[in-house]
Amino acid sequence: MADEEGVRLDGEVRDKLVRTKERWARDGRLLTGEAGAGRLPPGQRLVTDFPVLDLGVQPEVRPDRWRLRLEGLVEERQALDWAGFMALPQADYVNDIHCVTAWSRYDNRWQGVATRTLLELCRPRPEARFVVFHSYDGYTTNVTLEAFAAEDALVAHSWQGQPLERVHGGPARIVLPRWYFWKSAKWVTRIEFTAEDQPGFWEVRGYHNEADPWLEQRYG
Ligand SMILES: Nc1nc2c(c(=O)[nH]1)N[C@H]1C(S)=C(S)[C@@H](COP(=O)(O)O)O[C@H]1N2
Ligand SMILES: [Mo]
Repeated sequence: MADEEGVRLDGEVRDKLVRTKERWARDGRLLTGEAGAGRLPPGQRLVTDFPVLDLGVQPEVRPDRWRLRLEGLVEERQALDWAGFMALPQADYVNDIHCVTAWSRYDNRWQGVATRTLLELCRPRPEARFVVFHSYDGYTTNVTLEAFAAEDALVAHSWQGQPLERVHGGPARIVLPRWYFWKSAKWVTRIEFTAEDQPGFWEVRGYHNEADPWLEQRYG
């Protein structure tokens, strides 16, 4: 894709980070097997700041170049520009973040477009059972169509009432609160509907394919 060109996912710093996380996955780091307490899933600790985690490439996407494409097994392909995206019905959700690196953050207010609204626009074909997110930094991650269609899932452009900062995936990111945060692709530009599951960046490097924090699906 033209929009994703020029992004290099290699480089020494990133390789080191990836190797570390692959080792954690092999070692089962942070797995507790505990039950979790109330609102906090097992093995998580609460933070009040908002940590930044990514591959070290934080693309700056000018709004006039930004696109959100809905494609693959859909009846109506879409290439939304910023104005078209912002003109869609707006969702306003509050939920908790659970990151696989063991921090959780409560009460994050997200504004954006519900994934259900996007589904009405593009109308996936019956064969579509999975979704792959593609981001401007080259990151990918995969979920089932059912997980994508959850009632609390959205493509968010704002956090706590302010435009989403670039470090957190602005102009817009996926937010899937029911799963560890690596499923919530930052700087998303393409949502692809597929018949077969396509494991994403971390999923092929030892992370769990599903990522349910309540089941501690950290590595798989
Ligand atoms: N495009 C993109 N999205 C991404 C990532 C990334 O490297 N690139 N990292 C994932 C991981 S591992 C986590 S924990 C969250 C971190 O989001 P945050 O930086 O807003 O806390 O983004 C997820 N989405
Ligand atoms: Mo993460």
